[in-house]
Amino acid sequence: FDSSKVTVVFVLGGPGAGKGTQCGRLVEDFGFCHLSAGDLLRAEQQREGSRYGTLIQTCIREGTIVPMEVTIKLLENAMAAALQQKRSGEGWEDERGRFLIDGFPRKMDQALKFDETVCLSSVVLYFSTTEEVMRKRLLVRGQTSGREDDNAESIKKRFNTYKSDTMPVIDHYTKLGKVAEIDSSDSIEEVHKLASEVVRDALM
Ligand code: UP5
Ligand code: MG
Repeated sequence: FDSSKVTVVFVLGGPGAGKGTQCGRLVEDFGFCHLSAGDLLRAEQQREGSRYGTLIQTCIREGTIVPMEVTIKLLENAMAAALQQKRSGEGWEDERGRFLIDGFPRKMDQALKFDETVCLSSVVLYFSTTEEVMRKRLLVRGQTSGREDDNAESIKKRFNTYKSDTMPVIDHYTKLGKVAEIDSSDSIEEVHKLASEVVRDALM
């Protein structure tokens, strides 16, 4: 697809920081297409005949990063499909495709590759809060989510990967002046107010 026709916002933050929740709210406000890298990987893991099912399952349980080729391909396909769908609808002509890419890039190699081969992001939303807050949220969700990584052991591993692999990505985009940090410790409603202000200022 034509990368000059899309606007991309990366959404980062630790496990359980509230990325998915806030993306849902921003979709309602601004009509983004929300693509969660984690959700795409979980869907691929379930897909009959996928070559990557076992690999993805192991990475997710261990809190490690799936090789970037797999995730970037899934994102590219999902972006192309969304654009195709939009184009076949009304009013596409002068409207850009706006994407919230949630939970990606979470390692430097992915960030550099996506920026080089897919497109550059306009802004990076960084939802930050303490590990204590995140752990509590994930353990509560784990009671019903069925997610294989919402347990104490996997959560610890996810925090470690976040610190070693994802913080350098946030530092990288901070140096490029792209990061808007949003404290996500407060209620969903309060965090949403902050996030929508940032998006309005950055894109609208
Ligand atoms: N909640 C949310 N906001 C709240 C608030 N303000 N107050 C109170 N509660 C709040 O929220 C988590 C829980 O907290 C929910 O129950 C929510 O109601 C509540 P959510 O919005 O789901 O948080 P989110 O940040 O999206 O947490 P998630 O668990 O999805 O984060 P992860 O980044 O860990 O998960 P993701 O799905 O992105 O990735 C999973 C795994 O996939 C990774 O560990 C990795 O193995 C793999 N992966 C890759 O390999 N490559 C990638 O590029 C991406 C993922
Ligand atoms: Mg999520």
